[in-house]
Amino acid sequence: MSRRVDQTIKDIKSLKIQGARNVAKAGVRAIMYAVEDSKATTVNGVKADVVKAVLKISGARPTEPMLRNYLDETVAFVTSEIATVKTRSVKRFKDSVIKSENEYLDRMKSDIGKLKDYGATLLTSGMTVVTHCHSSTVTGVIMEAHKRGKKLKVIACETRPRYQGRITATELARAGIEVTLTVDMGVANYLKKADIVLVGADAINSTGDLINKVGTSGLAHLARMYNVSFFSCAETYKYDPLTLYGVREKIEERNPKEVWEKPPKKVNVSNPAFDVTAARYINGYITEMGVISPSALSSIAKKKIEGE
Ligand code: RUB
Repeated sequence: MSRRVDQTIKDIKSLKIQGARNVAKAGVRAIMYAVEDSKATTVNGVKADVVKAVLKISGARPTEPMLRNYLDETVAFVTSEIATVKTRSVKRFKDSVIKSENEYLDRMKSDIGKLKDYGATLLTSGMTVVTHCHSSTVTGVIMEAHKRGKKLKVIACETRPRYQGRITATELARAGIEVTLTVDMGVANYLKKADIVLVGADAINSTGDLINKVGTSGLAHLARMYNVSFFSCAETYKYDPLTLYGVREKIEERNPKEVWEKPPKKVNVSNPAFDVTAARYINGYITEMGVISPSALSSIAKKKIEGE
């Protein structure tokens, strides 16, 4: 296995690379490493190395359908390329896989550009925006609105145990946006005066429920209590097509030491990375295809992912 692929997997597991989009991008780049570093002398040998890499990378974080959707597309591509292309030149095969992975990165770039446009349009000057964890999609939307001259205040939850809220706060402050970091449970005080909650998405299931950083679900309940709109900023690739067939999104359980290094004996420590927010608490998904209701998300996303 390519060392560069192994390093990417390590970085994803340790959260050096975090957030679903960044994980998906890193996964696609890792496939290019697998291809470039493959020592195989036949096209089928290269394919085997790609499939091995796909299996390892997709297991790096269990709750990441965006990563899996792009990796599934990779496997479908290499299979059809072998079946349909006459040439058996290893070099040409490698080039075609790398070209296809670059096209995925281009698609991600184009999708996020459209999504930011829809999101920024939804925000108006003077709004107080609450967010949780670090979602590059959410910070992208907020920064796009800021670039368009909209004056926003942002409340970022610190997001224990790994404090990704600090990444959000740092990014936004650097962009010149007024941002306040609050301890997670302190957010209730701010919601009373907030206009909108924007969170990211790790996964979206067939009923439009959202799987995102643990704490998102509590935030959605509070938002409903204070009558504040709650949106998730998510490319349609965050949708998990398997949930349509009854597969439940697996919630990653992380090392309890992230929460408490040395707990006293008999204290159980739980560290789920994500939780599920029911569709009824979500006003909409801000996607590259516009703002979509949770009930409509599944059919729209499925068509895009399956290339219909
Ligand atoms: C990050 C998180 C983010 C989503 C979306 O969790 O929950 O809200 O991944 O991020 P972690 P993005 O830090 O554990 O990866 O919008 O960048 O895809």
